[in-house]
Amino acid sequence: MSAARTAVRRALLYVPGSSQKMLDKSRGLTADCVAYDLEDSVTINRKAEARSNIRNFLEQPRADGIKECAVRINAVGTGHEADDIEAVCNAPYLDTLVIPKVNSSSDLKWAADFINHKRTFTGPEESSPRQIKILALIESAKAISNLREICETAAQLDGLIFAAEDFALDLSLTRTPSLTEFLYARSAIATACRAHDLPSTIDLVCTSYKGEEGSRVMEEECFGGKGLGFNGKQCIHPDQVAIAQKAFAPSEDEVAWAARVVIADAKADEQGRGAWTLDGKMIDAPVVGKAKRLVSKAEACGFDVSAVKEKW
Ligand code: 1VU
Repeated sequence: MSAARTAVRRALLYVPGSSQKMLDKSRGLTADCVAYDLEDSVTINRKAEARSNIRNFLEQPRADGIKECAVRINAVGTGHEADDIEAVCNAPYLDTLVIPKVNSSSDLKWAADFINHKRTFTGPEESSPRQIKILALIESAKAISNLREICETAAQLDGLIFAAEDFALDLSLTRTPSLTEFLYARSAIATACRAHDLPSTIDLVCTSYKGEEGSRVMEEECFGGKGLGFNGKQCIHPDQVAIAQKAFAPSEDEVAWAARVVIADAKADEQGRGAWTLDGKMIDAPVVGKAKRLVSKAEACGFDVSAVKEKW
C-alpha cells in the first residue's frame, strides 16, 4: 500500500545507507516507516556508495512488513543534497523524502521544487505515487522561530520531526532524562503540525536501546511524547520499533471505550440528548469527537474495530 494513503508513522526507523547488512536486515522488519539514511550515519567518503545502495534497494518492492520507504538526504547547503535527490527520487519504491536541518521556508522550498523538477517516475499506483511526500526535520532555534512559514511552504509536506541532539547543540543545552529542556520546542512542533493539518508529528530519538533499561526508557519517552501531541517516534534500532508502534497505537481498552461511546452516542442522538453519562462520567461533543478520532486511528493501525463494536 502506498504511504500516501496511510500517513501512520508510529515508528520511523533510520537505516544507514552505507550498511548493506542493515539494509538487508530492514527487509525482515515490521515498521510503519523506514528511512534509509544518507545523512549523519554515513561518512562523507561513503556518501556515493550509500546513494547507490539505496537506489538499488528501492528498485525492489517493499517488504510485506514495511508500509513506507523514505530516504533522508543531506541538508540543503551541504553540497550533497542535489546528488542525493537525483540519485533516489525516481526509484520505483520511494514514498517519502526526509529533509534534515530545515531552518527556513527557503530551505524547504528549494528541496520541494528540486524534487518536483527531477521526479518524472510514473509507475503503477501500487509501486509508487507520482508525487512523493516530504517530512522536515526541525533541529534549531531558527527553525522553531520559523515554524509557521515552514509549515506553509510545500503542498507535499506531510509532517515535522524533532531532532533533539542538533537542537541541544544549537542552544548549548544538555539533554536530561526528564527532557524538560525540550518542552517548548516539542510543544511548538506538535502544535504547528496540528494547526497546519500535517498528519505526522514525530518525536526525538531515544538514544538508549540496549536491554531492559533501553526498553524502559524508550517506553517512557514514547508516552511522554504522546502526551505532548506527537503521533510517532524516530528509532535507531530495530528493538525500538515495536515499542513505539505499540505506544502510539490506541490500546485495546481505549478502542473498547471509544467503540462504546460511538454506539451509545448514536442512541443518545436519536433521543435528542447532547450530554449523557457512561461509567459515571459525562460524555458530550468533544468526548465523542475524541472517541471517533480514536476509532479512526485504531482502524489505521490495523485494529478490527467492527469486532470490538459487535461486543457492545
Ligand atoms: O542480528 P544481525 O547481526 O544480523 O543485525 C544486527 C544489526 O546489524 C541490526 N541493526 C539494524 N538493522 C537495520 N537498521 C538499524 N538501524 C539497525 N541497527 C542494528 O540489528 C541486529 C542487532 O544489532 P545490535 O544490537 O548488535 O546493534 P549494533 O551494535 O549492530 O548497532 C547499534 C547502532 C546504534 C550502531 C545501530 O543500531 C545503528 O547504526 N543505528 C542507526 C543509527 C542512525 O541511523 N543514526 C542517525 C539517525 S538518528 C538522527 O539523526 C536523529 C535525528
